[in-house]
Amino acid sequence: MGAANSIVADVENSVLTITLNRPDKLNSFNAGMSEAFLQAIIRAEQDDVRAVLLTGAGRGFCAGQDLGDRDPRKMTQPPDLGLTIETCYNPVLRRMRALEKPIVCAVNGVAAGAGANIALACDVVLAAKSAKFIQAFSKIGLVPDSGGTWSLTRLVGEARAKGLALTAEPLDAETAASWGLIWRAIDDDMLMAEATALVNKFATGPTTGLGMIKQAIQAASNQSLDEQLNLERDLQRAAGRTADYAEGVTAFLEKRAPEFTGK
Ligand code: T3D
Repeated sequence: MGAANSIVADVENSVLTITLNRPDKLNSFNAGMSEAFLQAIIRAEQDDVRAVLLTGAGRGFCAGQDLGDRDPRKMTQPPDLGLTIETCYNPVLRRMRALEKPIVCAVNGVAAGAGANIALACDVVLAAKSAKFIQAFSKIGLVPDSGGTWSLTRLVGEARAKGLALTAEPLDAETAASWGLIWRAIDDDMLMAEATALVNKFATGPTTGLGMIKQAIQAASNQSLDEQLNLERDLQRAAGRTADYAEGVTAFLEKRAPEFTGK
């Protein structure tokens, strides 16, 4: 499958849905797909998008880097993997974290290698109960990338992060949820309905405020309480000046549903 359709990105009702779409290779990333994925994440920054849904086509979510493109038997010298990380995975991860809108991930099947860590970089992760998360890197002598060493350690602590990364044992979705690695494990046949309902809720919500919540929570683990209190003050000051705040309070007082515009 060529680069042209290896990522499907559509905006509808202010939701950008990004589908990883090389199902015959479990949606693993080749060079064209990596570039298309970066462009899709950049697309999310435009004003007509208020929330993002990321999922995979077929039975898997994403098996990370396409190892067919890394065949040592076809190379005269080792590849520079740092170059791929620097030009493909890291820009994607940085933009996902900086995006001032929620990203919902619907992990529809196995998420391995960079695929697992891209899922974990999303803001709310739902996974089908049949899905598994695999830090596959150690099986081929590599190190978790796409922010894996950072997100795993923050989400589940050093003991479980090391266990997952050193053993590469698959972690089922329900255990991942019980450990706090993801938000929820969902019955397979309900995954897309639940993920769609959630992302639509975000896309009709107070977008600016939701972006500020994301920013504040991401900042928390790197700051002192004093610094975080100051950040909350500054963000609340800005949030209090949004049209959506005025609408939220007015709707509450008028006992009706709010109509947020994202402004
Ligand atoms: O630039 C750089 O290289 C550095 C960046 C690295 C980032 C990384 O992500 S490194 C880690 C790469 N990923 C892996 O090591 C995972 C490899 N895949 C697997 O271990 C297994 O496929 C899974 C555990 C994910 C799923 O197993 P299973 O039994 O459900 O499926 P399968 O039969 O192994 O795979 C189905 C097909 O997808 C198969 O193709 P075929 O034989 O039917 O033609 C398989 O080869 C293909 N596939 C799966 N993963 C990859 C892949 N093809 C290429 N690359 C893959 N990563």
